[in-house]
Amino acid sequence: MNNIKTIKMKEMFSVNTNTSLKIIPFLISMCWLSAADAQQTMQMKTDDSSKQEMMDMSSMQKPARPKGGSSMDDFAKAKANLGVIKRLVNNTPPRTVRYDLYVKDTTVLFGKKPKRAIAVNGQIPMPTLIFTEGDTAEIYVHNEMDEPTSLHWHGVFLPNKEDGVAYLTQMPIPPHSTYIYRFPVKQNGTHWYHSHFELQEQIGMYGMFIMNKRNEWDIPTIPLVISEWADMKPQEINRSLHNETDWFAIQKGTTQSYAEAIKNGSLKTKLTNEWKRMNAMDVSDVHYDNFLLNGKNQNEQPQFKAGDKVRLRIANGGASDYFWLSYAGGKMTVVANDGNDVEPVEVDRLIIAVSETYDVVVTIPENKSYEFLVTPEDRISSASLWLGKGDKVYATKLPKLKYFAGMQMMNNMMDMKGNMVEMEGMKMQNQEMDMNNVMYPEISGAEEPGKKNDHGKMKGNDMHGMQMPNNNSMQGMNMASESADIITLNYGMLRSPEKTTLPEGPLKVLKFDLTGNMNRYVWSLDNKTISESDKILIKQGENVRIILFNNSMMRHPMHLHGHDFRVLNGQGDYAPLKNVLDIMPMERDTIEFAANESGGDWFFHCHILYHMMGGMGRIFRYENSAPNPELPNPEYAYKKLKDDDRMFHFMSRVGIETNGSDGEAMFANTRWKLSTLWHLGYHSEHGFESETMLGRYIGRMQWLYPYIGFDYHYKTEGPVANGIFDWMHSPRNIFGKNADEKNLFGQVNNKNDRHTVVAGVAYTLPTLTVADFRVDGDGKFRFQLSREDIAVTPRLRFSWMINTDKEYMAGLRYIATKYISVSSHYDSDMGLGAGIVFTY
Ligand SMILES: [Cu+2]
Repeated sequence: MNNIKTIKMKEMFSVNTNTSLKIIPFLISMCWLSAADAQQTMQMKTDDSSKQEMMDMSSMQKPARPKGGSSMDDFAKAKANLGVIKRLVNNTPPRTVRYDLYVKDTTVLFGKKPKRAIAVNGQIPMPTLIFTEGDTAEIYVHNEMDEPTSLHWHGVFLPNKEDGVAYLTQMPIPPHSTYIYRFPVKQNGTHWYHSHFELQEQIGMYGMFIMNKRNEWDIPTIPLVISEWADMKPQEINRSLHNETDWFAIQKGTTQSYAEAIKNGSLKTKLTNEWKRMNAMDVSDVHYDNFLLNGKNQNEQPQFKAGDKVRLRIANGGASDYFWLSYAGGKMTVVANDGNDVEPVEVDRLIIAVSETYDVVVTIPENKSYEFLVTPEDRISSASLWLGKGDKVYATKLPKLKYFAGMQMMNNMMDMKGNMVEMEGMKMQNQEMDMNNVMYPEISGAEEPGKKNDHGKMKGNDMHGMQMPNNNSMQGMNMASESADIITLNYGMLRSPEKTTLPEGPLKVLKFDLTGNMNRYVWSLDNKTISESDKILIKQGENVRIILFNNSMMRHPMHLHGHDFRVLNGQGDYAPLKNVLDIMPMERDTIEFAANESGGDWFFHCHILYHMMGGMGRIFRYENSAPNPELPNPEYAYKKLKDDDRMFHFMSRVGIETNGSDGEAMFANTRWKLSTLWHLGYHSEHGFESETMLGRYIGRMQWLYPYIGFDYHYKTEGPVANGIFDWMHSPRNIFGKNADEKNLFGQVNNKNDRHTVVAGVAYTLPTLTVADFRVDGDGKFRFQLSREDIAVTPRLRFSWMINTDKEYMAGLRYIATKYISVSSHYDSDMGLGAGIVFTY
């Protein structure tokens, strides 16, 4: 028994079509959170120099409605509804704005227990830093922790050495030292900043970074940073994700076990899913204990009254969750994204990817308190910002996801090799067609338990078989979208108010497939991690176009440091500028940017913290860059950077049962695994066995695992205890009375006294069964089939194994806690036993 495969997977999907689908849209409007103690509402100063500016609508042309996007009519209407917003001119000459940030360990109670976090100036989130275009930022970071740190200014154009990526643009800031970042403020908009050292971002090191225009809107403005909190340490989250455990799915109630599949009428979907070697699906990796808006789950901003318009400057400072934003007081008007203005567009809801920012304007309709609801994509709970005073007006809560519908959609989209199938006639891009709609009851109707919900085909990619809204085909989906009254933002609806065409220059075109698999939590581009690939050389003055295809089952927020890119979304010369691209599974998106920096190394990576640490990214390096003074030893720094995705993770499982001990321990990283397993009976008749193996996973899906190792196996004859035939503990082998004499290959069996080297190869078959063929130093062959951890119910797991040495095993394990399970199994050597399994 070699590979432990467990169950879990993640996913998300979405698809875009290009046909005349408009997109669908959703819920309510927006809202925002507001600031905690230290984050005050920012109210622009008004003075006599304020000048009023009318939005000029007459200049807008009327091109045809872009596919999946908004029409000029929609933009005009949104602008009209937004009305006149005063601006105020800042006449203060450009100056140096200094902030001092004291970074210190602290203890917080955001979840169920007090836990360690990192506070800056005594607060979480970190303080909001505010500058005006033309200023110089001077930020003193006083590291008062016992560990290093670094700060990255997300979406900000700055000299490479100020970019704050530990080991790439600077050495980490040592403990108990001060480091100064200094750079000119060359742009405006809503941005944020966070630690770029190890996993510190997860435990408090995120904050808003706002650069005002010289003539900024004179409107109440609330900076709002969204984050997640887990009582589990981030290092432990990272280890758990790599450990093939589905503990987070159990906590979230998303195991998708056989019992649930049957109850839901989705058995065929479940079987197809396992046939295609997919584990259960999920839309986010981690189980969190709380969600925070400026550090609070419920954030009250009572200072607003009827008729007020409020701008929310929102950043998703979460480490791994996307969030739905919706508002109880009407539509939300999206006015900027990733720090760049867009033509105003009214929506009922939008999803904010990890590390994205959106500026949204909401209106307070009456003298009441309106909920701006922030819901993580897995919808396990939510956070709220309350705007205004008085009776509470609740936003509509998002109903639970229909996981089996999502699983069925995945089945339709994935071929037998684990590739996302691109469907003819359906161009999926720019979030325009969200395949996840099948999982949203508010769009596609409630799931009906007990009713047969398998609509998908066992094979192929027949979109008509997909359970789209109201269980109709894609045709039906079109209809549904036309009539849907929930307008959801997608990238096709983002349009820059100004032309964004790149300057003339040579064009460099790069293509990447986003790759990975949940089984071993491996994430990469073109199946290569950061440490496995070279830096990509670019030249100042050239334009770089990147075509991304998401061939993985999760969505990824791809972030480029130090540059904005255009998203080619059908808006022509007015393509929006962004620094994060959310790309859903099966999507093919194109972005392009002008290589206009003077040099340096710029990170391009997935902003899901645990995907980035796993190696999902690349480094763009300007040719002929001058040496970075912050990296005195560039080779050493680069090696340290690569260490992130080469890290080994430890896991173990030890069973203590009435008939002996079974167990396994392993060290594994992206490709390699060193493991040892044992079966120790209490008597020699029950056998003593241990196998130690070193192997490497091959291929993108890592189904192939060649290995070498050592096997020790000792067992004495005899089903005897106290002179009596001990049927309970004795191998009355199903292969017959003399099962020990020969193996199924007719070779004399050496399993009763074997100590030899082995070499073999394991392969994960459809149904997730692992086939393992090996030969040992005595020339004996062994073929084995096994499957571990089949989810029978949300917490009950079934495992089995059988091999040509006439050994077999079947067992059940009930998962009580993350670390403890109750188990029982029958083994051809050790007989029947029951006990406890410890998992670490
Ligand atoms: Cu990712």
